[in-house]
Amino acid sequence: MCTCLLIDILTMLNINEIRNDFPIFQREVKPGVPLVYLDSTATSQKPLAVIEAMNDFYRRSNANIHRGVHTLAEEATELYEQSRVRIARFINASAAHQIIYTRNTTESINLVAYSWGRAHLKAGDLVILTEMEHHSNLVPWHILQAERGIELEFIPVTDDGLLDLEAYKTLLARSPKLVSFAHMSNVLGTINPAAEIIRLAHAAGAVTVVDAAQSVPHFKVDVQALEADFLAFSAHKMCGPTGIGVLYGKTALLESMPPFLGGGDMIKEVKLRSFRPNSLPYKFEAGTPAIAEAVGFGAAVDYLTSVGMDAIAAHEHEITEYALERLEEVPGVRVFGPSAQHKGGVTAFTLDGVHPHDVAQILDRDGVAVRAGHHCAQPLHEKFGIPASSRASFYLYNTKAEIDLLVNGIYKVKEMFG
Ligand code: 7TS
Repeated sequence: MCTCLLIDILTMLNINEIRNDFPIFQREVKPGVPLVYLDSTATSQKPLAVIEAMNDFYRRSNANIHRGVHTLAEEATELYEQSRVRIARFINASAAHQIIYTRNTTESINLVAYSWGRAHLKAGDLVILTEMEHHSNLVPWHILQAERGIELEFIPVTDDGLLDLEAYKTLLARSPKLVSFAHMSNVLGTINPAAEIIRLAHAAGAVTVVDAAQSVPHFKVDVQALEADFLAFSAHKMCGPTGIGVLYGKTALLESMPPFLGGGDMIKEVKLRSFRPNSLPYKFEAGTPAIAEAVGFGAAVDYLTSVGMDAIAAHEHEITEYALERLEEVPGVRVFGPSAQHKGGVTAFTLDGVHPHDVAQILDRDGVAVRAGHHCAQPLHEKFGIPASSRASFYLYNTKAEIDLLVNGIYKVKEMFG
């Protein structure tokens, strides 16, 4: 990668400085081949600040939390809880106890389905999802459908990759109990009008779940402005470690829910034949949690805040606009999803006559990392009549020069396949 000064004029982000924060960009994929990482939708890279925070924790403060009065136990507990406060602030939650640590977005949605769903949904109750959901926001509801006989309906996706809100309004007339949807699609990149979807759901008497796995990492999300009932996201997609995520919930809803997993920490008192659950958020955090990961998560939130979420969103928008422009000029490339105006930094595409896996494999020879497959959104691919796609996705550290390398690589693939 060019070592010249790379400043995003629009956002004034110094991209070289940002890239220097991420040690992985110092490595070559193969000798002489730098890394062009276009797979942040799957997981983001980690800045040194996060790696060091976790390293420091293990070197200096490692102990189990909430269980000891010794210095290290108190220090570890303090660090774990400080991260919760910072994460709450990051999404503008009004209280830290609304931040439930989970393993990831998938577990957060499962927590809602198992705990809230089993307490509130019965045979015939309607749950509305969308056709663009990740499997994480489909399968938990399929399981509940099989177990409880709930009904599922789906907001259709239009040919240009937007949700059909008129069809949604028609579905709402059937008085759904729950509406659960992706804030941003991991395939089409579509940013859905979450505030409007939630407002309409509430007017129809439904509870809402926002799958924010792809939104919280990329632009400012304010749970109070959205009036979201539940909102789920993962640390590993926002410069943080794997193994930790969040379920945000409104206090009254979380209070009304039975525990999800049983064991240590989630109890106030245990007798041989009974228990009393702990207060929020501990009621939902059974067993020894991902402590070092929580510390890393807090550092990730601090890092993103220091760069600025608005600047990150503007930079990604610029890169996405450029990527769409460049990809659309390649004969045989079909790009899925809406125009850049409605889209975050995700671009799924196919190349006529070439399997997406072959595209990804050939790009990898030049160090360009894209993903190929159905990206855990099989029904959406079916809707567009394709079994798989290639997907390039962007984050704060990507550059227009990397988009050029992607497009050059696609021309190479075309040459190889005649
Ligand atoms: N929801 C959306 C919209 C996602 O993009 C993902 C992960 C998940 C939920 C699940 O997140 P997890 O952290 O629990 O795994 N998306 C992808 C992807 O597009 N490629 O790999 C993971």
